[in-house]
Amino acid sequence: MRKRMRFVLRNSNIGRICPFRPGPFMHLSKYFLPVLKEAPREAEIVSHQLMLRAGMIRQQSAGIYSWLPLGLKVLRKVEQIVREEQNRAGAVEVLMPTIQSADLWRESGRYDDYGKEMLRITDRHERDMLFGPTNEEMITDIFRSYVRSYKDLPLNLYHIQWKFRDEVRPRFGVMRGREFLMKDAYSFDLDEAGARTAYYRMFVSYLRTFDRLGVKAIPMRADTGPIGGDLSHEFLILADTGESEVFCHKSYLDLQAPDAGVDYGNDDLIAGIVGDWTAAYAGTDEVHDEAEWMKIPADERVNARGIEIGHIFNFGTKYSEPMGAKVTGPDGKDHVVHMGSYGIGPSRVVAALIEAGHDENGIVWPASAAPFDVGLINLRQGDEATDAACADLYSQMQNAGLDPLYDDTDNRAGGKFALADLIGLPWQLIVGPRGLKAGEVELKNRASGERESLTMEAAMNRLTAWRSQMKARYGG
Ligand code: 5CA
Repeated sequence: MRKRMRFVLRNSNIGRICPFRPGPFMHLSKYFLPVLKEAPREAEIVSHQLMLRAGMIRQQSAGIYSWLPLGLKVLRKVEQIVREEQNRAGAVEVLMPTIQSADLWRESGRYDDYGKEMLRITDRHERDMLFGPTNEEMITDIFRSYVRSYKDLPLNLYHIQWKFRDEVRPRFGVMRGREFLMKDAYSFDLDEAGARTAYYRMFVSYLRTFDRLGVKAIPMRADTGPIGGDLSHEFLILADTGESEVFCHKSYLDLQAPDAGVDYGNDDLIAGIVGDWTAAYAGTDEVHDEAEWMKIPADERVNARGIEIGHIFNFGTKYSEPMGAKVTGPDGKDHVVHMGSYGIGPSRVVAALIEAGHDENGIVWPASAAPFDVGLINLRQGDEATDAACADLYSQMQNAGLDPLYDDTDNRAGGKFALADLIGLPWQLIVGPRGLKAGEVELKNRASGERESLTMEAAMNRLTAWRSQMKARYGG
């Protein structure tokens, strides 16, 4: 009984008692961060190696992963940014199940077409079920069950849910998994023009989403594959390990994403932004047009590899027609609705952020997706003054809305530095007895490698100013 009480006390959430402390303490000695000295040999690309080494994921079977605390924290941050930008663009969140009935897919005709990538399951009543690889059919069913009038349009519903595709060659860790997280949004409009506007809104929301995630994602004309339709863009990050070959004009590298205040209600403005982002040539190998490409001066061509992190489709009535999703129009007649679907893979994005941000010592997270803001490094655990200074800085950081990870382990300084570099937190705040005697701590910026000795107060000022800057720039 006594033991149990102690457990409860130690794990009690101080935030509940003290309003100035937002969360439970994140002390490394009590955290679960199973780092590996070396990456297992099967990890071919740097993001997979670093995710395994940093204890972010664990493979459970081919292409299927557990997300460990550090990985999960990043995944949730990515998910949240995606969610906020979907909401901002007017999409409404729902949650559909992972397991679907085959009957819906028979209605659209895709049950047979989808082939071996679909994981088919039979339940105890011998009913054909499947683990959803995407949700066009299910969302169309929801729509047709409730929406009857054009007055309820436009409508865009999205969810963030695990998908399963039995990929022939799952590889590169969560980059091409069999089970993966997807944000998939589905738009419903009265006519083609409305559907195009809905497509443009999602296009712009993707520009904002990836900008907030600190990566340059270039929209490129793309093939539509099993989703279908005639208008489609993939959003790709340029990286040597990308699975697609891409061709684009170099002007894309300098284009700026719209800011948070962009007015999604202004159709002309939104179409104008899409116009700017589609004016120059950009295409994946599947739709590449060599004649168009050759019109670009050689020194303005970018031929590289890319990672597809988002894909948007406009497919008109491909699902609504066979599934009978229609509304009464202003003319009193039935109209089959026009649809589009819009995907982002947050689990793949986590890996892609690492492909785009790492060095020889480990990960370099963009501020918005970093699992913690600051690694607080105690160089002499057990030394009274050092422990006290760390405790003080820790609570100051929490009060300032920063999310610190406190390395309070007995590990040697070298090991602590290597770990902090490996997991890639934007800042390291290094506290040791020698510095404290001189009234100083050291602040290291992970991205630039710059180290500076400062008073505790100055270090805190620097960190809180950084946080305000990030908040102003990206929101959140
Ligand atoms: N229904 C449409 C859009 S909602 C759809 O399924 N599109 S998709 O097939 O292009 O997938 C959308 C996004 O999911 C991709 O851009 C990618 O980011 C992610 N994704 C797709 N397959 C995988 C995979 N095997 N592993 C990890 N992420 C994936």
